[in-house]
Amino acid sequence: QGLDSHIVIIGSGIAGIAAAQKLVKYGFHNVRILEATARSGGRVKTGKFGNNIIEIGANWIHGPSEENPVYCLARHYGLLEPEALSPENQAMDIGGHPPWVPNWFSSSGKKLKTEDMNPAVDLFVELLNEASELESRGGEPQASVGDFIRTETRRRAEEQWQGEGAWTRAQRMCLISNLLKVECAVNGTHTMDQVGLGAFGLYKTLPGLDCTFPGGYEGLVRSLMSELPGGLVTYRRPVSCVHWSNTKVAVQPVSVEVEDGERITADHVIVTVPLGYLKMHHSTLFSPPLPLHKLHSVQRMGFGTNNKIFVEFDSPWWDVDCEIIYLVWEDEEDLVDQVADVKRSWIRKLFGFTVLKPTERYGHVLCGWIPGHESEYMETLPEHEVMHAVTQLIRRFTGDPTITPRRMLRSQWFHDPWTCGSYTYLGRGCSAQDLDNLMEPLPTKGSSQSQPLQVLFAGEATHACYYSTVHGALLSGWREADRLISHYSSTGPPEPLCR
Ligand code: 6YU
Repeated sequence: QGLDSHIVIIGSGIAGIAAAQKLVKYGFHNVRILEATARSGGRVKTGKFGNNIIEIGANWIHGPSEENPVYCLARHYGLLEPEALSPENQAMDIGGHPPWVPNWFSSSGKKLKTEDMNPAVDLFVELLNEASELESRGGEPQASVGDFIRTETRRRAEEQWQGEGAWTRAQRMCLISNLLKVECAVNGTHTMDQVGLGAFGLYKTLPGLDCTFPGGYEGLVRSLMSELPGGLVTYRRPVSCVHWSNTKVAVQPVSVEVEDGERITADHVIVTVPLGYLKMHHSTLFSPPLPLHKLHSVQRMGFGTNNKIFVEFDSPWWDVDCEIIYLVWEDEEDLVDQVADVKRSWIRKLFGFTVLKPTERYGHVLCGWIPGHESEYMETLPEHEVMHAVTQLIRRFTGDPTITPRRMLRSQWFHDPWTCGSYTYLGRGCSAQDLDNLMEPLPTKGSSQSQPLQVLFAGEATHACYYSTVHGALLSGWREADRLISHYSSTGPPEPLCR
């Protein structure tokens, strides 16, 4: 057996491709990927917007430096610009918060001064950093990051901003409401009240100033795919059930049932479907069902929605150096990050826009960000309604009733049947144990009489500290390939890769 083993990988996103790449390189020659859609890349998805290249899914390499395998591969394939390759960029430790030049607008149509915003921004960043450190000090397991930020903001505002006028204090509270919505987008959650405080610090950032792929993130997928044997991926082959065995020993114990009824037998299956898909379909996707501890972790962990709305203008209404635009509602003093009447007011959850740079390449294109259930509702609306809502929003915040976008394009990740949302966060009560449970192969350790490593799990949601990212997905694919390699290897496990 060994290198002759039949290995089926479910999903041709970064995790699946990375697993295949490593297995094939090692010499396994019966590896295949079954992919539900007609393309590879999954949540790495580059599209066209007019003449521009835009990212429908993953946007940046978070922490582009030596320790980040996505960065190293992108550099190896020549996919990055010189600036991203500079030692200065790699050395910048931004702790997950790129130092972008902001423009602030308020719902009464005023442009706010950045220096007036700084005290509230500083307090918010301080609280986020504290929330990240709580885990190591044994933070309350059921508390949420939202609870923590809200309570501490009120307490510290009382202490620190006493000397300020009521209007300034109110404005700072409204600004923090906006930053809570930003954080919902960053974390891929509906509200920060759903993000667990105890596990918040498990997510680790890498040094490096976040950078993009000038030719599109999918260039990475194409480069990786070019190293795989042709025909390794079968497209439009959704897997409906993975049959495994937790009792008797069989020769080829796993079989994968495809939607048209065909059954493919294998020695090992690597499941890389998104956590959103797993939450929705676990009961039919596995026979026998997932063990309870694994199932509970699937349920406890969070998978929310974050969508983009691209808009193009004839001329900019933001400053030349502006990199991010924030929209502050002046009636949101009560630190809200969710909308009470979603159907009427979903647009309030769009916290602002990032500016696509460089302008010489993109023209005047903004990317709006909208997380949560409000975003999921937005996906159901016809395009002209979304365009109208965004236009009205911009006119209100700029006070200019003539601004009219030239065109618009939005992502719809929640209604993507193979993703069911955007990315993973750790919910209330989550701990490192949930991530361990998620990545644990089937059958689990207790079932000693059955063949080990029948079903393995990769994908961003299974990475211990880089969940929700492309590098987390990539490393998880390599990790599961290594697991199989060391299973068959007499020389012991290959070089470890950050779990
Ligand atoms: C990053 C970024 N980024 C924005 C948006 C999104 C995501 N991410 P895949 O889903 O790719 O593959 C699975 C495949 O399986 C897929 O092809 C399916 O079709 C297939 N499949 C499903 N069911 C099947 C079946 N039954 N049979 C067969 N096939 C089946 N990451 O690094 N930088 O800027 C962003 C962003 C809008 C939607 C992102 C970003 C997340 C990545 O895109 C994602 O993790 C990987 O692509 C997943 O790869 P995969 O292979 O696992 O699954 C403190 C704290 C904070 C924590 N968070 C902070 C980090 C912030 C995260 N950043 C996100 C930000 C943006 C903007």
